[in-house]
Amino acid sequence: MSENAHSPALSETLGGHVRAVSGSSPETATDRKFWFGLSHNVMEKLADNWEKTTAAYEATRQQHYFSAEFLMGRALLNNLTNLGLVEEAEEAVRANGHELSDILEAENDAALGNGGLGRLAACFLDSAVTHDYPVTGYGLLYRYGLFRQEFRDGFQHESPDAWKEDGYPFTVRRENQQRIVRFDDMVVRAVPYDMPISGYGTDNVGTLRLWKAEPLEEFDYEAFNSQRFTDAIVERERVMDLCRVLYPNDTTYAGKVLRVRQQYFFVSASLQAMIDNYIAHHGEDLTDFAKYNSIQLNDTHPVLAIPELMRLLLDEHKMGWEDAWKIVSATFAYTNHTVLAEALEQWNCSIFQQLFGRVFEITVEIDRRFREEMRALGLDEGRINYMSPVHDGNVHMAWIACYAAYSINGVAALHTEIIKAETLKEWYGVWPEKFNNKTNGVTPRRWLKMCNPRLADLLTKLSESDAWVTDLDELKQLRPFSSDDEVMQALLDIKEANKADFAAWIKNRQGIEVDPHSIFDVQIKRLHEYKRQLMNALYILDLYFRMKEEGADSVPPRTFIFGAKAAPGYVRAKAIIKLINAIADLVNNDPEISKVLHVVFVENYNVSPAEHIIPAADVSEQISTAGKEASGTSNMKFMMNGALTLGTLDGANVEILDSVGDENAYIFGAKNEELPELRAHYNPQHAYETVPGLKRVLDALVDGTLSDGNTGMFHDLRSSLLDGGGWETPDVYYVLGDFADYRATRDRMAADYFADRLAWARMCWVNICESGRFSSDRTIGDYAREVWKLEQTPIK
Ligand code: 26Q
Repeated sequence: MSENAHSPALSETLGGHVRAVSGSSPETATDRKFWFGLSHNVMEKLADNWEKTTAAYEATRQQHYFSAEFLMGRALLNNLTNLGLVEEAEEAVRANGHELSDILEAENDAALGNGGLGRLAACFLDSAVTHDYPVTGYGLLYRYGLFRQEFRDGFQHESPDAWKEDGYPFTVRRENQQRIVRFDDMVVRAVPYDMPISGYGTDNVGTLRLWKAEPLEEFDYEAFNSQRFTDAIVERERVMDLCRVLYPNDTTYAGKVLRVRQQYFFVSASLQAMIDNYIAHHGEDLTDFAKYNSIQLNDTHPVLAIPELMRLLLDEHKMGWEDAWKIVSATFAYTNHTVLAEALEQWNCSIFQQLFGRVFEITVEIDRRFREEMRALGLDEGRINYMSPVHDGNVHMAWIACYAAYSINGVAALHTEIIKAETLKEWYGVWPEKFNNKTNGVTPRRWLKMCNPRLADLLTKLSESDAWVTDLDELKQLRPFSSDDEVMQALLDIKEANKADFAAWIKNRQGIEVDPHSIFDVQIKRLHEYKRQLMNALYILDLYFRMKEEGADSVPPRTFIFGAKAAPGYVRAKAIIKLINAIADLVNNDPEISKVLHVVFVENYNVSPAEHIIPAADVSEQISTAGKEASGTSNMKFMMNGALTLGTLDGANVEILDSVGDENAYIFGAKNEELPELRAHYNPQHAYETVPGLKRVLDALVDGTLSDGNTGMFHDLRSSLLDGGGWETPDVYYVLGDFADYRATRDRMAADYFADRLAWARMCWVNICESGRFSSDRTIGDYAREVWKLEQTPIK
């Protein structure tokens, strides 16, 4: 924390920064311009330590985190917090006629990611720098982040997220660090935009390097002069297209040429920069490259780095194959984030051939040697062919990763067991020693201290220290306070105040009124069938019908909160969004029911809405079909903020349950190991006819109770569950199978909430105190020790 004696106070410098960027007095500057000014001022304060840290990291063994996504969210409050300047900023901003909270809301989210995988990368950078680990992130500077979502008549519409059109003060363009990336049909200039990553309680400032694609020359003057003006413009745009947009799919792989171009572009530029740095510090002989550098591959998206590093070593640095492969196979570690087969990346060989013929040639040679090696181990041809990097006309990215990587990890204990037993079992058979688990985590700075200051202050007061901020296991010591009714009452009061804040925020954002005294029951995550937002919606509809029948006053007041984006091409996910909005209309506009229930769909869900929602949540919906959610990370954020999990035994829920005990979570539904047997005898039609409530809600999808605007969407949803439309397997995600248990468990949870408020608070307290295991500080420590072999490198 820089209590830098030589650094002038914000009150002295802020006005000047605001004037410089706004051309007006601080008082008359807009909040947005004021945000620019304050952000510049913060960048000024980070600069010296950033430079020192960069130099220190460059000289030592470093970890490089390659990821197509970094879901950073907002940067200003994070940096102010890390610099210990929040209070000073509040005063200085007020002295200039503004409110810090308004200035913070003027910042756009850097939404350079789809969901969990991208946000994980952001939490990892935060934890790495906070604990002085020399880690650098590498990705793409997308001009448009994840699309903006808007509801029109309850349907999702997408528009471009022009998040930095008027500038972005937290990246620095490094002109002198440019690299050239060659495709067979275009040559591109890669320009790095570096973002400082500040940490808590340290002077270290790490780096996220985001590459931007630009034409080699500003203009092709020859074309320009020879009357081919438009050709010159078109070529220029073709290059700029490269990093124009983040692909919004978070599961289904689509073989888009532009996407693989993006991947090659950022891994090639990053590797070149790493090699140049190695040479500058250790000389031209690259033999010891892997001693100083290791690369974590965030899923298969950056796996092209493997053949590209081979190419650079062979062609540019004149190494032989064996020596180069020795380096490559000691450099890469691979994280798998999914068990869904449809998410595994495969690229048609013809795409590789067209875009980068030499890389393809090398990939084919990797394939040939792989097959030879496996034959020597005595594997049969069928198995070898299945496992081989190139077969059936496709390049299999995950198989290249499994072959080359020195470490392969899953992201939660159950997930790792599943990839060992199923998804990657062939590789586990050959190299069991490569496999390890690294359960995900989330940063307690953003997801507790910053977003929930009331709870943070209580924790600091009770532990008489803020050591928990960087060592979340400290909270375990506070567990005995669960028998202190005064503290439990304070916890309840904090939750209620947070709920009132949320109510004001959503009123302002969407004009919706909610009751802060109701139970806040929340599901926020990407929309996907396996996450079963549909099951949640069916429960609400069933509850509505039950209340119509039995009266509304018998039921505890509840607010159901959703936040979710659907991939634009994912028709059924969009139908589920429309359904939730239709149910919201039905419930919220019913004069009787709306006294007790509300349904809120938060539009354009993103990192910063999550920071408003999570501290206000009572119930955390983690209801994926067992075996499908690799880990989940919002489950951890909710836990840290004292919400209770209503969930299946899936992903990290299993470990959350293990940490808090059965009595402090609400678990329901089929288990992963039970599902094959259950499915063998499963008849959704039978569930429809026999499970209480199901017939009524499924019929309501098509009998005129709810309108899908004559699109037939709701009919499709119903038949996806009941008969698969005659050609698909019905109810693949076991929604109807788990419904009865979900309903009973959720009913019981709601009853418990009001039955004994202090007993509920005690459960929340245990969740908070046991959340240390789910801090990304723990995760990063585990990676650093067990995989990366990294030493902490504090600059002071
Ligand atoms: C792949 C190919 C082509 C286009 C897009 C993609 C693509 C993009 C993003 C595939 C997957 C993703 C993102 C996946 C993701 O977010 N997975 C989540 O990762 C979290 C962090 O490990 C886990 O907690 C979640 O369980 C997992 O779903």
